Order: sequence, then structure tokens, then C-alpha cells
Amino acid sequence: MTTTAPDGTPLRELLALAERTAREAGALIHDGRPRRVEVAATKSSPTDVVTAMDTASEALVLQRLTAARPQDGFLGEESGHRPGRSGLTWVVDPIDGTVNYLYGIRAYAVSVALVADGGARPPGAGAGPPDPALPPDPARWQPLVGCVHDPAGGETWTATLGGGAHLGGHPLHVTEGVELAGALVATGFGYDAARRAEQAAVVARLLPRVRDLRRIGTASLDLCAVAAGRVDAYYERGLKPWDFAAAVLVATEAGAVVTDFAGGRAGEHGLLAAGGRLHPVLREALES
Ligand code: LIP
Repeated sequence: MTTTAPDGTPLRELLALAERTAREAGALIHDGRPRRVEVAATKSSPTDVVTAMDTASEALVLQRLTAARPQDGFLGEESGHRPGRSGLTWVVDPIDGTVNYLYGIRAYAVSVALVADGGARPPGAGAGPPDPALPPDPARWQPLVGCVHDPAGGETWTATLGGGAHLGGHPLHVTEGVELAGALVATGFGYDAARRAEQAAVVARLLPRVRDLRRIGTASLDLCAVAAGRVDAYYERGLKPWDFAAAVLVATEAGAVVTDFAGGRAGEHGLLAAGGRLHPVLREALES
């Protein structure tokens, strides 16, 4: 079982820092939420919004983590990448479920992960030396510590590599032995209308074959729901690395199989999380 990071720091110490920071940012966004949240900016589409609280939350997390561990890199949804020199990078979504937060729907989270970089390389560089100036590559990184804090629900999900996944200190395990027809499946949709049309077609074909679908609107909470057995599976295409960096570790440490739709490494191109028996059946249904 892995108990220390490559620099020798105990994972439980790094998890404590991640959890302390996520909880503080969670209190900021939850307690400080104005009655009417304004859109501060948009990103990939008019519906891909940023609020002032996204920015404030990330600034707080960045300040706390760089004060505690200035040698580490940082990759945040709103402020981008800051290279480090330790080979470790904090990957942060300051508000996952921003649209829910904007509308006052109580399903949003602060996600903080620490990954071993795995050596990001310039495009076409092959097996050459990693470039520390580049953001860590989700296709190569190894999450070591993950914390997803849901301030509205008062729940904190944690995991360390090889140390299991926990909710409020209680161990988590995915549902097992679920048939496709009995599966409660979570999913999400992109901010791009053309992609949503494709995703709607997939839903139309899948819905008659499963128990039901759920669309929570927050990828990190979807993956934590798989870990806790609150849903049997979750799939989505188009997620950003900060959406899933921490929660994939929670799900895998709870016994979920997490891949893309072809059975390879999960990422922006596709993510499917489910218990061992349901995963291949659902993957085949999604591929077909
Ligand atoms: C959101 C994800 C959600 C997805 C949304 C959006 P954000 O992240 O958590 O699963 O369906 O399109 O990507 O933008 O709130 O950080």
C-alpha cells in the first residue's frame, strides 16, 4: 500500500491539507453565496459560466496550497497551470457544478487532487524527457490524494492511493452484481449544443435498457455517488481534468472500474465508472 508521496511526505498529511483547504473554500462559496449570483464571464459557450465565487474559491485554494507546499505545481480550472519542481501537481476545481451553484441547486463541490505528474511531454516528443513547464497529462498522471467537499450537503469524500475511499471517515464500496436492466446510471451533458444533440441520442437508446438515469450536474459528485453506491454507474464525455482528478481516485479506491468507452484510460474523450460486473456490459451498450 502506498503511504508516502515520491518526495517522502505521508499521503495522510497531504490528504489533511487537501481536505482542510477544500473545506475552507467550501465555506467561502456556501456561506458567502449571494442571494442572486451573477455571471462574471463565459468560457467555451454562453452557458459555460464563471462566477466571482469560482475565482475567489480558486484564489483561496491556490494561496493555501502554495503557502504549504511552494514546490508543487498547480492546475486550476480558472487560473490555469503553474509549474512546480517536486513532480507533484495540485489539480483543483474551485466550484464543480457551477451552473447548479448559479441557480442555487444544492449540488456543487470543491475538488482538490494531488497527482504525480507522470511527465507531460510536448506533442510529438514520444518518449523524450517530460517538460516540467507543461501541465501534467491526465493520460499519464497518478492521483495520490483526492478530496471532494460538498458544502451544501455537508459531505466530504476522501481517498489516498491504496488507502481506500471514505465518506466522513466511513469506508466506501461500489454496488456489485448489478444487471444492466437494474442499473441506476448517472450522466452529464456538454456546454456545446452539437455535442448535447449527440448525447441526447445516446440517452434515448440507453434509457429503455437501464433502471433509470440521473443528471446531477456535477461530475465529481457523480463519481462519488458511484463510490458510495448511490448510483450504479456514471458516464460522460467532455469532462475537464479538474472535474475528475480527485473523484476518479475516490471511485477507484471504492472498487469502481474507471475507463474510457473503449476500455482505455478515462479522460476528456470519455469516462465510464461502474462496478466490475456492470462496467463491461454498460460499456458495450454505450459503444453500440
Ligand atoms: C460540469 C461537470 C458536469 C458536466 C457539466 C460541467 P463545471 O463542470 O461537473 O458533470 O455535465 O457540463 O462540465 O463546469 O461545473 O466545473
